[in-house]
Amino acid sequence: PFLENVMKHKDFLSGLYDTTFIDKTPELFVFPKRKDRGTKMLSYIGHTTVNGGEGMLGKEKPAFSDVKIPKIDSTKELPIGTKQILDERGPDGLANWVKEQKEVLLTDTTFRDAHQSLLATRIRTKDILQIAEPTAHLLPNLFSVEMWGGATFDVAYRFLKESPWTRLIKLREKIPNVLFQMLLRASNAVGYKNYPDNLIREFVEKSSNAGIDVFRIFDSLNWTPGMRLAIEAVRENDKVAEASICYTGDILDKGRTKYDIAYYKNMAKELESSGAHILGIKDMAGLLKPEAAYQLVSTLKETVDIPIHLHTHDTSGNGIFTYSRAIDAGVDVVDVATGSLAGFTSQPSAQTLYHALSGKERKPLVDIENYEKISTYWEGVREYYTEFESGMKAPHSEIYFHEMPGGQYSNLQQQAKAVGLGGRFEEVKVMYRKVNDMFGDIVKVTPSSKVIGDMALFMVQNNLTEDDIYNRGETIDFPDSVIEFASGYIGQPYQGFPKELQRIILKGRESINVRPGELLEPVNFTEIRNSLFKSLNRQVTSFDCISYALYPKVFLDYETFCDQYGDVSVLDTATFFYGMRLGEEIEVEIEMGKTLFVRLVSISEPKPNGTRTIYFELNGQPREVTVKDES
Ligand code: 3PY
Ligand code: ZN
Repeated sequence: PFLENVMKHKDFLSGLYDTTFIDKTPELFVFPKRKDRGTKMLSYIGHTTVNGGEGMLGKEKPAFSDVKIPKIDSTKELPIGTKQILDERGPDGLANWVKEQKEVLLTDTTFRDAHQSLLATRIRTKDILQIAEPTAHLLPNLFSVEMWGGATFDVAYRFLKESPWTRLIKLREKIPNVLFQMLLRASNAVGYKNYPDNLIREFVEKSSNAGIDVFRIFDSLNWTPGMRLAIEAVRENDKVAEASICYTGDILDKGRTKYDIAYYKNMAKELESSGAHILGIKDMAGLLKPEAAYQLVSTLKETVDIPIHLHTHDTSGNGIFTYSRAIDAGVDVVDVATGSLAGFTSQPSAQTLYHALSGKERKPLVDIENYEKISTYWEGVREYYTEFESGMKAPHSEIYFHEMPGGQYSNLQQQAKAVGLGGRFEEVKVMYRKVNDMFGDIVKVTPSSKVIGDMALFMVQNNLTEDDIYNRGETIDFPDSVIEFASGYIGQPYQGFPKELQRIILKGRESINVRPGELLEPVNFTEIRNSLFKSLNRQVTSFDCISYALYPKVFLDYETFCDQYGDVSVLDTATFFYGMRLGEEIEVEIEMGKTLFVRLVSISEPKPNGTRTIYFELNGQPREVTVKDES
């Protein structure tokens, strides 16, 4: 309404004033369509009550206790943090500041990798947003908050039915003092394949504008030519390029020479000379053993002049020991998660690390009681997501065998269940390692890890052995991702593809050895904008265009969903996943100051056409919706 008033103002209409800001910010002109939000919301609740949310069919809505949001004094001025250092000194100034710190710095991954790795990335914006302001007040000394990228982008649209851009923008408002960090899969952006160069540039520019400060950039095969464009784009936007080495194998194992310390040293030098402000070591599976961490960090400290940021997963239970040794060797920043969402396939716990470093001079400067309060909040929230837990009950030292990234474990398990292999997950893990070896021992991280996962599932599902692949591979149709990989469309593996297997998979198709971005047609954003404008019948933002270009079907499905059910991100998480119980009453704040009171009165028996009628009270008035019973 405010903008509508501005646009009708005589001074605005006279054209006397500089309105380029408005021209360049189409996002401001997204007005909600007129619609009956109440009915749409009831349809969603009705549908979910009868059929369950994603994967919840037949599950009773459990009784959840209230979560505890730590109290803060919002009127108190927010302590300044690393965001202000970046804004004042620029990325090089920030990197110098990092190097001057005696204490080890922390990145908190709770909003991204922790739940990607423990709960299949399902944590919703509503639950993150509630704790955002307390986080800004209670943990102002963090180096950064990792809150975006990786799988969060795709999962937000696909399963949570919410916009990842909205998450970023809303969180930025609540946390203006700490750097926001994202995981960028270099030329694969936040997807599973290489995209055209102009899409990568546009993505980096718009996510910088919307609030990302630190881009952790990696290539899933450690192929540096695939990373340069993203590094350049981040630098052009005056943001921090944290170019990363993905750690695989074991530098301590002298029998395994493909990825030795010299390999990592060379890569670090290449990344520094490509313009990295920070060097990331991305130990996505948690394979970096304590002594290896000491040797690797010590060597890289001597090799490059930029700060070093270490990321690991605690799957083996060795995470704290690994960090402790890396800290002895001078690592500048490490990634941790809040205790209640830490450990196992997630990052090591912030609080545990703090205590582990008692008596050491590099112990981080965080308020441990505040961390406990934040952790208590997340302990409560985690309950809502029980259905997405992987079921892992103890540390898995088998990780050193299968080498599966933490972020993939719970996802692959879900994928396995979806194709009826839930009970054969052990076999899938063994096959995962076998496929890695068949592919020549490759770096495994999204999307190369997905290729391995797809191939492993495919082989287990079809009862195929390694010999079958070589003996009768000519007659086998391999999964699309495997063909793309063998064609060079996600980059070049170190020391190349195994030739025989590549031939079997490609069956005469061509492969490339240049950067896919050099061959891909640029995205035509004007065309996308026009066509979306027609199909969506609303103003189209740059964010919409990018999302469509990255994930056309996922984005359009999300739009169709919104058309049918409205904005369901306003629902509480229990209702979003499970619907309502008979007689239950909930409140839904659909916008600031506008609350709907919903009571579920009764549900009819199924009719011959397979539908049920759901009787509600909406703000005291009887309402009914018809829902198809899919059971
Ligand atoms: C991702 O790319 O999503 C990852 O978390 C890789 O570790
Ligand atoms: Zn990770």
